[in-house]
Amino acid sequence: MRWMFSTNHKDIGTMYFIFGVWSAMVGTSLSLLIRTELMVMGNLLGDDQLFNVIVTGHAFVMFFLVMPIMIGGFGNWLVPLMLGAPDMAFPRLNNLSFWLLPPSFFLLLSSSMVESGAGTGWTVYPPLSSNLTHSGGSVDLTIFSLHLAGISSILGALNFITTVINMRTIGMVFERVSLFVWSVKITAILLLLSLPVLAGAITMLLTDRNLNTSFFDPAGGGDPILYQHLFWFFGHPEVYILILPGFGMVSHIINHYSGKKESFGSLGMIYAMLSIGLLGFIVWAHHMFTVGMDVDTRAYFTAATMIIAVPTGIKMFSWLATLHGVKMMFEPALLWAMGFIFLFTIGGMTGVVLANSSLDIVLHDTYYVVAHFHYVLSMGAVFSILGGMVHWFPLFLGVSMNPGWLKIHFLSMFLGVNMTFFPQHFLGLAGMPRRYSDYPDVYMLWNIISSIGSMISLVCVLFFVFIVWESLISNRLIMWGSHLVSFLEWDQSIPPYDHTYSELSMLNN
Ligand code: HAS
Ligand code: CU
Repeated sequence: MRWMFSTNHKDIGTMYFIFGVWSAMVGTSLSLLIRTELMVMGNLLGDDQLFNVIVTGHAFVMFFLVMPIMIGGFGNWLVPLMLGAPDMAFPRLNNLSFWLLPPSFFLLLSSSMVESGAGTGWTVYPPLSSNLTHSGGSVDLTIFSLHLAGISSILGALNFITTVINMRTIGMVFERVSLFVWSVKITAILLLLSLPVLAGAITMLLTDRNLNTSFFDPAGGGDPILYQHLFWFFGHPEVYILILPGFGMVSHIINHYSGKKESFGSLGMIYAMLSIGLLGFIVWAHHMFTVGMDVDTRAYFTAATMIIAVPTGIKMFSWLATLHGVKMMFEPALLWAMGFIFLFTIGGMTGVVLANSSLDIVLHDTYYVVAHFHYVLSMGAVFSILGGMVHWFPLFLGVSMNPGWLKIHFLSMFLGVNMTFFPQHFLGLAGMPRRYSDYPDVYMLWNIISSIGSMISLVCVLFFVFIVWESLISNRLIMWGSHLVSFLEWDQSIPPYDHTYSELSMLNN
């Protein structure tokens, strides 16, 4: 059991990967329960509270997929290597950050097993989450789960920030720090600044529920809208926390397979990520346009939100410019990166639609919002994770996956997720609300198509598990063209093995 106490960044990264993949299986199962309920007319589960518990659980569990894999897994493995550092700045703290997650996950799962579960949605808004409407221990267990996960993330964030500042190899000025490391550093700053606000909000909710305070209860002079402001001051930066490390990975993948020495506009990419991070803190009320804000406030939040499309657009066009003029070989990781660019842009543009406060009053809490955030998450975050896994798999495990199967996996997943989420735009525009277990007959067709899409994606997940398994038992070494190479030779982004373009093309011949 000594591996449990390892302070080595690679061991800890591997533990995060195993934890994240496990969460992925739980979260996917919950999503299929949702889609099965919505595929049939009338009730399948026969219990609307249970349906909402499943929806809430699905959202939370997926956080335990994205953050542990992106920051915990890829971050731990790659940040020290890319900095030329021997390990993270605080190796024992690193181990503690990881081990806070299993108990947190346990509390989350427990919350759905006692009383009637937390059917509050991931936003946990009072008064629905108060002790009259959610009596019993479920919401309290959820709050404790978030406390632990929050401590884990704050400690991890401190570790990454310190590592990037203090542990760079000699001569590595900030401008030369690679884009993935920058993305993790900015993500860590967002975590450090936003999580304490969430912690405050849920702790106030906890005392409202159990100690008779009334922060969010008008009967005692409180205000439920205060909760929404606190929550979204955390919640909006959180959505960029979920995507920024993905941006970093996509940069590396595109740079690598383009064969160019440097990404187009890498300094611009750094400033774009910094602006996205900064702007992310001043747009939170675009989630609250329907609470009855005055028109000036709505105008401000609409305008501020739309500005984020500018740095994001800079990133999109810089990636395209890096790919410009390249003889495409369509390697599996590059396919994921290009799929990311296309589908994230669709999700981003529906975000710009929702940012219009007048439109959002109609679209808020409909499936249009669900379509928006699954395009940026299921296709943005998940595509970048899969691209990163496919790209760095040989570094992590020393063997390579079957590239032909990986391409089939990409194409079928591309079909599955689009079939699942594109119809949800139509459902939203037609007025179908989120978080209901049943719907009028007019919404049936697109719901059935969406559910069939989710089953295609499930088959793809199982196929990927098979591809990984096959690579492990076949023990295939890493190939570059027709040559066997070691990974450090292969990946130019890891110093001090700074390979030039000509050396790489020699490997190709
Ligand atoms: Fe979002 C709700 C607006 C990015 C995740 N978002 C959510 C929720 C989640 C989420 C999880 O303003 C639901 C939360 C809940 O449970 O209630 N979002 C935006 C905007 C952006 C954006 C403007 N979201 C993200 C990312 C996420 C994420 C990234 C996670 C990974 N989102 C909203 C709004 C709501 C919302 C409203 C509330 C809706 C409601 O009613 O509840 C931007 O960051 C996107 C920028 C990216 C692009 C694409 C690339 C840019 C290019 C440049 C040219 C494009 C231009 C735009 C000039 C824009 C290529 C032209 C516009 C056209 C339509 C043609
Ligand atoms: Cu937002």
